[in-house]
Amino acid sequence: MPQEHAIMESQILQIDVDELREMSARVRRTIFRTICLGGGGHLPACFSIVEILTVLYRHILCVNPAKPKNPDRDRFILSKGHAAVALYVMLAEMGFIDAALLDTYGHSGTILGGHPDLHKLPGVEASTGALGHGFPFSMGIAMAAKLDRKAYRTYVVLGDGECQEGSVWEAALFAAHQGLDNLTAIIDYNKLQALDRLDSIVSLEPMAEKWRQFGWAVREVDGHDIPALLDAFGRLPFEPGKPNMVVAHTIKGKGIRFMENVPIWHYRLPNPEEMKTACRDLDMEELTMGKRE
Ligand SMILES: Cc1ncc(C[n+]2csc(CCOP(=O)(O)OP(=O)(O)O)c2C)c(N)n1
Repeated sequence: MPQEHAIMESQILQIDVDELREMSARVRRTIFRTICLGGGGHLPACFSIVEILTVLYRHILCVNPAKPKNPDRDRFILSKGHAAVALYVMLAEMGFIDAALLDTYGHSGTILGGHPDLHKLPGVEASTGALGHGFPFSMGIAMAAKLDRKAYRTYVVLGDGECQEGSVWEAALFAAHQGLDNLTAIIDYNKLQALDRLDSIVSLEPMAEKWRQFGWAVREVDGHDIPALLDAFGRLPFEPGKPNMVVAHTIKGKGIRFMENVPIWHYRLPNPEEMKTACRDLDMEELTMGKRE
């Protein structure tokens, strides 16, 4: 398990970006298959964070599936817990869970719930799903590392709609006040929430500036651009003494063209005709509902 945190520029240049792109494509296909065959889930919310999770798990997080409770491990919290299937697929990719477990999703008795459960799955650091909770929970973990003089880092992904929760801003103040530069938050800024565009409900613009004013060191990236993500995560901490914020501009539903940026898909499965188009977009064999091969 690598213990050095900062990946150097020379290391970034050596990373096989094509391999990460292939992994992202594979992860999208597995998410699609898992959710469709499981009978429900938040496809577009998962698709908007695929590259972020791929880069984090493959190159940034110091975690070891053989020792999921190692006290020195980095912590990852999916605060937008409704994208649980993206996390499950990533945990399977990394070897925390058996890939065959994904086939149980949506079926009676499964340990893969609609939201991640800390007590059921190795590699899940927080039970999330109630928006606005995972983010402050991460502050506690980062604060504990400071108090215990531990070098592990904490990473948390939250939704932009989630940022409408008051608890997010209370936690933001706390992290800056405590100088939690061992904490990195990534906002999945896809500009949509459950039923509509953020701007039509409660706008959060100027997003990056808001976080700066709350005392965070902020970088904006294209959240689907793998080299840009590697570059951002390779520069942590952005400013010593400040918590780190990556505002990742993303596309909700990225990868299935008819879902991209269309709010109605937030929690909806494709019909058989749409399924064919989706599989073509994802470059995968057609899925037959009820068939798991
Ligand atoms: C406290 C709380 N209120 C409402 C919900 C229901 N809910 C699930 S996902 C969602 C929209 C979240 O939007 P966003 O954070 O932008 O994530 P996206 O799906 O767009 O990636 C809502 C309101 C919830 N999970 N928790």
